[in-house]
Amino acid sequence: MTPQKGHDRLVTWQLRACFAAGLSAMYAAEVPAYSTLVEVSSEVNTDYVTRRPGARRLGSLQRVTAERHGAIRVGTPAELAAVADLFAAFGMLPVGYYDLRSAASPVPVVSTAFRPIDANELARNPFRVFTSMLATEDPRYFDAGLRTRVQAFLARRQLFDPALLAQARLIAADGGCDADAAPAFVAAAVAAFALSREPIEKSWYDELSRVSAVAADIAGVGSTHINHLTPRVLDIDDLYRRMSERGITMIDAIQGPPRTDGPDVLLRQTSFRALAEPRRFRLTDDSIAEGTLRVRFGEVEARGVALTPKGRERYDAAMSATDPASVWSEYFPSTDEQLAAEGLAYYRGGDPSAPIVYEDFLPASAAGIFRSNLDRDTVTTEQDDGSDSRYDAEWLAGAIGRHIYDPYALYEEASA
Ligand code: OOG
Ligand code: NI
Repeated sequence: MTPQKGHDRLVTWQLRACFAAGLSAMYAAEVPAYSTLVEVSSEVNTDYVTRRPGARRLGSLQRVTAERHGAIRVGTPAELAAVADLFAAFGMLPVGYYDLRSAASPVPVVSTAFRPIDANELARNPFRVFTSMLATEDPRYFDAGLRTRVQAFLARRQLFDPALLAQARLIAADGGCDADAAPAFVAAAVAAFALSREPIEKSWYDELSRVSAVAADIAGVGSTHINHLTPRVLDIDDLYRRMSERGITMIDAIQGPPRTDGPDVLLRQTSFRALAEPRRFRLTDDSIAEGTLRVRFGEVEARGVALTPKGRERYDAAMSATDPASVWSEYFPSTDEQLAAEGLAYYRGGDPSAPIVYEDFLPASAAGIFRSNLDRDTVTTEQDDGSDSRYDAEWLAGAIGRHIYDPYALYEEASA
């Protein structure tokens, strides 16, 4: 939706809807395959609800088809705190802590997701942004010398105009803003996540790439950017087939739970690599060279019912099998009634016809999505094989000066 002049005031969810729509328009203009993905997703959803009358149990066709999540990456706690201030104006608060360094395929970041937290806000517009921060303190990736240079580089850049952040803080405190002020505010927020066309210092970018492609993407450039925007579908297997038929090469696998006959649980995701995009590089002799980078990609997801801690334990156990699909039924019953009765999944008021949709992310899938879209694998330096214990949820909350919500507490509340 576009903010309209003349109305008195836009409240938080309206600003969030405008922000999501603005990012989507920007991304569509820059990444053509995203438009194809949105079009195919919408066809998949319409066909699915036509075939299955009960399909709306996971959300209205309108909510599901409008739904998106995005992802960004930043370098420091101060940058993450600035992101938190900006997103708070859109009613998006930090939920969950993900340590992707400990995934089966490690990535040197820790992450949270900014999203609305209460049921009404989610129903109006559930836009969320998976936000990762480079783990510069982890000696497995950064030795002392490189860490100092990365931190100095990051300390010099400014991701957001201080005036934009000041306005965001006011809007967050007021729960909305004057309709006349909304279009410029939303446009400035969207523009902060555009891919920069500034020349990239080639030797610095290459040095960081040797540590990790993610480190280069985050700390090798002067700004952040949205790196994908993910539509939601009701049948991801169908989507995968239709995208492949249109000649778009998807990654080999759908991440997350296998396809089963029972209720969809948690989150299934798949992605495709975006094309290399032209970028300019500054060489050591100060000349400018044309080159390309592949830093943006496409992703799509299907969301199911949120699992309780007990359900999640079952999920993790099933997923540790060599072929999760073949053992799934040993871990999960095949109806909502049984999932509810066994306390494995969340339902509003315990009513099995009212699944509570999973609004969060899965660390293993996130790491898989990261890696499948990188040119090179992350290499760790060998000087320290102990994992760095500085980072955890409490540390992150303290570092950004905000409460980080526990997803389980939010699902508990929604189910009560
Ligand atoms: C984030 C990857 C994780 C998801 O949906 O799991 C993610 C990134 O590549 O920055 O977006
Ligand atoms: Ni994603």
